[in-house]
Amino acid sequence: MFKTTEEFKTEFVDKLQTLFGQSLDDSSPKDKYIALASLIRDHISKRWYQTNKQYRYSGEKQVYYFSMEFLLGKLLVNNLFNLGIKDICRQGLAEMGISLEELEALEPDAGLGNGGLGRLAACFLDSLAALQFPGHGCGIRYRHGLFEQKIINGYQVELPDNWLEDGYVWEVRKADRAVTVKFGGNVRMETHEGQCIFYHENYEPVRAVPYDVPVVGYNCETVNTLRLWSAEADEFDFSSFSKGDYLKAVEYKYNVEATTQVLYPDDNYQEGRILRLKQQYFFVAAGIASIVRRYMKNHCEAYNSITKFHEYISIHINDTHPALAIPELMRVFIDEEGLSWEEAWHITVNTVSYTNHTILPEAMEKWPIDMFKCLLPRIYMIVEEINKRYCAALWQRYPGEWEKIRRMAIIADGYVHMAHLAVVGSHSVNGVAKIHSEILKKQVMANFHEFYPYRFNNKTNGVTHRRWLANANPQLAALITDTIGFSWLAHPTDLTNLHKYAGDAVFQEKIAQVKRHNKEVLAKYIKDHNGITVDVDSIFDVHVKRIHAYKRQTLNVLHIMDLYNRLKESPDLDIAPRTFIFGGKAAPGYHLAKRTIKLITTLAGMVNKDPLVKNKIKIVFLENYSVSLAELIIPAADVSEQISTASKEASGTGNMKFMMNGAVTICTLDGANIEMRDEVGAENIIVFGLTADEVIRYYTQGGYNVLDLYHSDKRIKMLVDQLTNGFFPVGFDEFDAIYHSLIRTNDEYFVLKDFGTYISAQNRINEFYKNQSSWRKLSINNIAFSGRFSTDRTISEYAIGIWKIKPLVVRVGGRQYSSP
Ligand code: HBZ
Repeated sequence: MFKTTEEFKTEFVDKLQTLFGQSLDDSSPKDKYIALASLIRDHISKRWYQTNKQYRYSGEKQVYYFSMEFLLGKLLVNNLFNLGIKDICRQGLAEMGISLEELEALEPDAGLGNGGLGRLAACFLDSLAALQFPGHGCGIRYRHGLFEQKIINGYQVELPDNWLEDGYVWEVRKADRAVTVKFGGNVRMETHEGQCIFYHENYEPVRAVPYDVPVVGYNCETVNTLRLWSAEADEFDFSSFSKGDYLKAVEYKYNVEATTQVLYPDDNYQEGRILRLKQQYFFVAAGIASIVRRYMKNHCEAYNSITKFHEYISIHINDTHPALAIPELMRVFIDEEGLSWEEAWHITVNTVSYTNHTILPEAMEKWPIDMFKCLLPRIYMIVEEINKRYCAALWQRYPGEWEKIRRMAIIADGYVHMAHLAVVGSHSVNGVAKIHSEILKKQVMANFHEFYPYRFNNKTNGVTHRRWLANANPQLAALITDTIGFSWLAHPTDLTNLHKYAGDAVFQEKIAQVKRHNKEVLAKYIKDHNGITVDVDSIFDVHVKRIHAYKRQTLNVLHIMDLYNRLKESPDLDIAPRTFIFGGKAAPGYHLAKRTIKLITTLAGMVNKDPLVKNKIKIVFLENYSVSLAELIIPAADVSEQISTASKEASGTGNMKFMMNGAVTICTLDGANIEMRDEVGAENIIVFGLTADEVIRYYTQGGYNVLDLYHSDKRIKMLVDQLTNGFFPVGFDEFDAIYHSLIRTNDEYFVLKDFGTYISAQNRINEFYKNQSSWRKLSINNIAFSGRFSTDRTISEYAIGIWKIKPLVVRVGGRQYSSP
């Protein structure tokens, strides 16, 4: 690796020449980006090779994180940072008149995920590598990631994401490691010497080709692997087809490749499409085939048998989407390795662990039996057998309790219930925040907890502070390092050393300057993209995340409408000026969410141009919220809106990113907000609303009476009526769906019920902000106590408590690493 800017510059210019045959002056920015990324990839390669070699020969246990989503964002700057060469590269490029940030902007965001679940997987990879754990990702190389969002006339319009258009520098295609995954067909059974042998016949073969992406560890030489599988038509089959029937051949190729064409854009919702089930089995079967193949090569040939698989391999399933790993392992162990059911089951359960990310009923995966059986006939047989044996065990424990057994069964009421399969087939089941894990144990999965009390545990989420603080907010990172040293980069809880500076006027001033700088950068982006001029002295009040009823963007809007009404009545109202910033995508088929976007943009159109408001409030909806945009928005936030209906947000991770960047959180006692309050102290966070217990109690009573509230609270009535009475310059029925969600469905998400306490909480923010010194103190304390929410802590807990893996120090040429 280069140690000086001169070395870097020489290698960079060489790379431009060898790749494009061009000099620095003749090359385009895109060429420069590709040359830079390729150069870095070459340097990574040595470590990658060495890491794999050491993993192979050490015989240490490995973990594979199976996830349908890895929301990576861009990799260039993070890789440079983790390699410890970001400053050298930036400097070297600057000397050649090139901006590192401008080059990185040319990298496509790998948007292979919807939201929290996918981004968590990406943060996990960063921490696994930084902590030198032998841990890899296994997922899908979608041709089209999450759609690109355009706002046209205030409405969301979806465009396909074409991230692979110009190639992707970080991936390496491994055609020689391709495997075949079988779909459909039928299963023939034969008995040999009393043993059943199963033959899968007449199936559709789909070739799974892996593309490996390196995962660079911070300040160490570990480079782990994210393996993404792509579906390709077998060229042999294709040519044999095409002799007879050209059209059929093309159709075949098209159908096969459709498997990994597109990421389903639903967040916390299951649509139940057969292609989605196909995707699930496709990557699970391919991933397991490659793990088993490597295990057989490294272990069985040398000293171990397949019966020790679970001692060397851990497979973690990110929600139920990869739960087919359970029957697939059983199939491999029984049909291919000749183990008995009992042996296979013991290994499988001890290999697999499962994280639950939601309790929303509409997100719980279940597949119609007929669809499942038709697409995966052998896997269905195995699931049936798992269910039979499991129900027999339930019957032993709960004799005669038919209803209870039906509710706990894997196959019931015409469906295969994936969460049930995941619990039964794993040795560990965890929730993602304390309260969420408690709700799982006490409510949603109480029966399962009673039956398997030792399986359940909690692992509170985190985010990688290296991406979300060090790289997204370099000025703040530099200030922190100047103040307390750089140990926080490897030991994030060292951020608590900032606490003693919370009241320090000089430090407060420096913090304020960094925030102001970040707000100016965002303000410029807003001006360039939305044409809106915002006041950088106003409170930047930010609500960015997927648009969903339970996340309650509507509650935020009602607060703004109320403020607007009040300002129109008394234009000199004493409030700190605010800029309300929204961002987030709605699932294309989610009507209510899409109308919520239209509501925000419509209100923005009215407020931003109303002279009566005197620029005291502005509203901005930022198009196409993505990892890259989050990295721009979050460092500039003063207020972080985390206002889900208590009990509904399993954890949240955006909340943690804002906290790390010094925003003050306004929140309900939901998900990880509760643990954030416990860390930072109740005086440093603004809490409002019903508690989870209260919400759940209301649900058991059939809700509360929204009409009573509507008729008794004049302000609420006025706001709700404004949705449909012509207050907005749109058709009267434009916001019917939102009106409906509040009034006709008895305010399922308690928006109106929490409205009063939300307004009071917002008023508290207003008062706090008026005293800049106390505001800055809040901000510093939030940064200081955010260290617990690093995925370094989360991953250590998984490693020790679930996966039982140890770090393995990788060394290339015996070089030692110390400071960044
Ligand atoms: O996982 C999120 C939770 O809502 C959030 O509270 C938590 O912090 C985060 C990480 O644990 N869940 C999701 O993001 N879920 C999905 O995106 C999803 C996607 C497809 C589905 C179901 C859920 O079919």
